[in-house]
Amino acid sequence: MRFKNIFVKEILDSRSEPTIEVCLLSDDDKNFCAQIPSGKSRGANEASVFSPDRVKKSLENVKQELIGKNFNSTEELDAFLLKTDNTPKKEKLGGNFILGISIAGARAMAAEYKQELWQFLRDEFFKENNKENSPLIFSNLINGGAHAKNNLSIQEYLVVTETNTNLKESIENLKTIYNALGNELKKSGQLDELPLGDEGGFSTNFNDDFQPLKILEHLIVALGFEDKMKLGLDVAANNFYQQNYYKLGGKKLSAEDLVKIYQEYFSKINLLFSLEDPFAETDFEAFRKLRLRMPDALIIGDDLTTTNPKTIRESAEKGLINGVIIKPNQIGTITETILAIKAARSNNLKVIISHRSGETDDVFIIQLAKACGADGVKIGAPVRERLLKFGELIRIYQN
Ligand code: 2PG
Ligand code: MG
Repeated sequence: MRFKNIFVKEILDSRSEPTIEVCLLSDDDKNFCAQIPSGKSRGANEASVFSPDRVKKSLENVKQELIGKNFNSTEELDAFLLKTDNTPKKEKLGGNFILGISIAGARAMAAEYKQELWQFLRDEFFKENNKENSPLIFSNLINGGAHAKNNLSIQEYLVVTETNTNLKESIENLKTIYNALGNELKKSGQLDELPLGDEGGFSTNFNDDFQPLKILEHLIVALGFEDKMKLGLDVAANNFYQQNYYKLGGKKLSAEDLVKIYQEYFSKINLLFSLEDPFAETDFEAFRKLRLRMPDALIIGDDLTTTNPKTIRESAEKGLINGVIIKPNQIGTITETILAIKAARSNNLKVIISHRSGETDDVFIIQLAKACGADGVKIGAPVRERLLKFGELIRIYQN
């Protein structure tokens, strides 16, 4: 596969902030593009993000070598990109730019083989995978923390669908819960309109960080969905960690206090089953303690692990987590993202492929989920720009 040209365009993400679209023009004059999302609540070790203007300057550093060069696989293209950048956080070319080339290039190669991208990636990286279950959907219906202007410290209240339900039906059920929740919040707050957070979930004020869980469980039970749905939290605790204490709901808490709060949440909310980033990314001791006290809960790393194969392996070996979030733009190439998935698998971690809070129209993460047979996808509320990911799930899994 050879490319004749490469372009970078500035586009706006779902927060109306500038991001990039990267396009590669193949030798036979076809254009293959990738749009890159952006995170707001980010781990310290994520790959760098360059502004569109800076990416346009980087373009000059890669263009000459890239054009005309032959690539036979995603791995070859990514190896070329890694060699050209050669910095730990992709600070020469920009992590977002490198990922754009990696995805656009994989799309071009898949098209050459007349394959869907997921099939192409599965053939290259996951020959052994024959898992055809549709993934659990982690859908963020109430937004707080860095993604909302309300009084919640916890960032995401997620409704999680069960795998044994048909995918289309699961999505219908999610929409039913979302609408019922909207009506309930309007009624109790005597509001005509509800504010929405970055990922499309509701972002009104609540009595405390526990109340949204109570409301969601009550609704799920009232609608008879208790066998079809569970609940999860992305605490994103980095955002309320201050040196050696946590500031949750106006209170100063030690890690031990927070462990007790999570135990209480789990004892009071039957449907609660997962916690993402329950502590700051440096607080390994607290993660370990929580895993020991709550061995059955799904404890997921995100800012802790930043899709880095080495960090994922180490976090699993230290007993900090039993699930992991995979976000391609935290690491910067498809190959490294897949090495992260493989590191998770070989350490028995559940794999959840995730969107970012600033999203684009690109549905690459759903293709990746199908390629690797992910356990879950995290894709926001079933509204607005997030619907494109739901639509792609139906298109590639339902038939
Ligand atoms: C997270 C993500 C996505 P952001 O913390 O898991 O929900 O948020 O993209 O802002 O990092
Ligand atoms: Mg997270």
